[in-house]
Amino acid sequence: METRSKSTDIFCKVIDNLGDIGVCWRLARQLATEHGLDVRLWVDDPAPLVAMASDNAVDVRVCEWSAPFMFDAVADVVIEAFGCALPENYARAMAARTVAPVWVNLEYLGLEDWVEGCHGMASPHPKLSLVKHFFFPGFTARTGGLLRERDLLVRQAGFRGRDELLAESGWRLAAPTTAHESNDPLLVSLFCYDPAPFAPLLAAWVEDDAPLVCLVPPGKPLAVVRACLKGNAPWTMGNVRIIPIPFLSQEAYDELLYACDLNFVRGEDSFVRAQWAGKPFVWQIYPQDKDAHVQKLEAFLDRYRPDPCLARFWRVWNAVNADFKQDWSLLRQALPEVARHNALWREKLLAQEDLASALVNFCSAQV
Ligand code: TRH
Repeated sequence: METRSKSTDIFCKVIDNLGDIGVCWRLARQLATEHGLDVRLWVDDPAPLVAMASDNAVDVRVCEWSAPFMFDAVADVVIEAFGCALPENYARAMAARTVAPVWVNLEYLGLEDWVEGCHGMASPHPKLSLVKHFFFPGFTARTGGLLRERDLLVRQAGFRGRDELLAESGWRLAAPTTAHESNDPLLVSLFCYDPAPFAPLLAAWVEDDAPLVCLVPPGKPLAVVRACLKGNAPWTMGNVRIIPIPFLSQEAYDELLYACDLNFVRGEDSFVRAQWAGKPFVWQIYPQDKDAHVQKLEAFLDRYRPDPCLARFWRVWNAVNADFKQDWSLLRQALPEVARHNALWREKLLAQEDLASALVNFCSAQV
């Protein structure tokens, strides 16, 4: 469908962590590069973008959202990310336009069945002559879909491979040196919140005694690891080696997910990227009040239907009092089967319309 709305403002507040800005940046980039829209990204804290956004050539204007809010004109399409509440003077200017802009609230990733009923719903502004529409990312055709670049498959096919990535990285990836010297270590990436039950996981890894290298990004993941380990990094315990790595650009992080045998991911965006990577992954869901996240986790497991030992492992990883006992060795043995399942799951998701296209079509239909 042809896009009639050309200018787009995306509003983002960095509440905590990196998911809000991570999702908004990916969306902004796609709307600009794939749909030819004139995109401004208004963000209250642009700092995380410095490391995350490697692609300077992308034609997105990143603007600081500060108070008082200063702007020249309202856009044709206004995307309010995650209910961040538009600046009041901007909302008034939207209502003052002869033709009101299309106003969309980009919601958090929807996992439960009720999301289909709410996707696209309209909500009139209580005071102004404006209507906001709720747009839910999700896993079914009746939701807004998932962020997926047009060239995702091409990029994946062109991935230079694990050995080259590791050789270029400069990470001191000396393989564990004891009994299993000749084996390639299992390569794991660990992106998690604190708290995460890393201590029992590490104990299970060490007990398993198979070569394993775990790459840990800075921030919360490294804090979790440091809380369990003394001395300076990198750490070696028997056949297990734990290596801190720098924060990567989104594109480089995608490549890390392709390179690893198992990815621990969290929140929303890394969770979706792990699914595009098609490799085995373990998800730590963003914890919510009254354990609302537990229901969401189960809703996703219901759709995804993984090997039972992976489902069990996910539940343990998201539990407060985790104890992995046999779970790690069972999962390790099941990894080839999990990889096969994930390849099929990915095929299924690839059949869905991508979120940016769905959003553009949705907005065109409102004009
Ligand atoms: O940081 P998160 O926990 O974000 C969360 C969730 O989105 C959650 O639902 C939301 O409520 C909360 O934020 C406010 O995890 P997420 O969603 O995976 O976002 C991380 C982003 O960081 C993602 O875009 C990938 C990116 N990233 C890099 O670019 N480089 C890196 O090295 C790493 C580890 C991550």
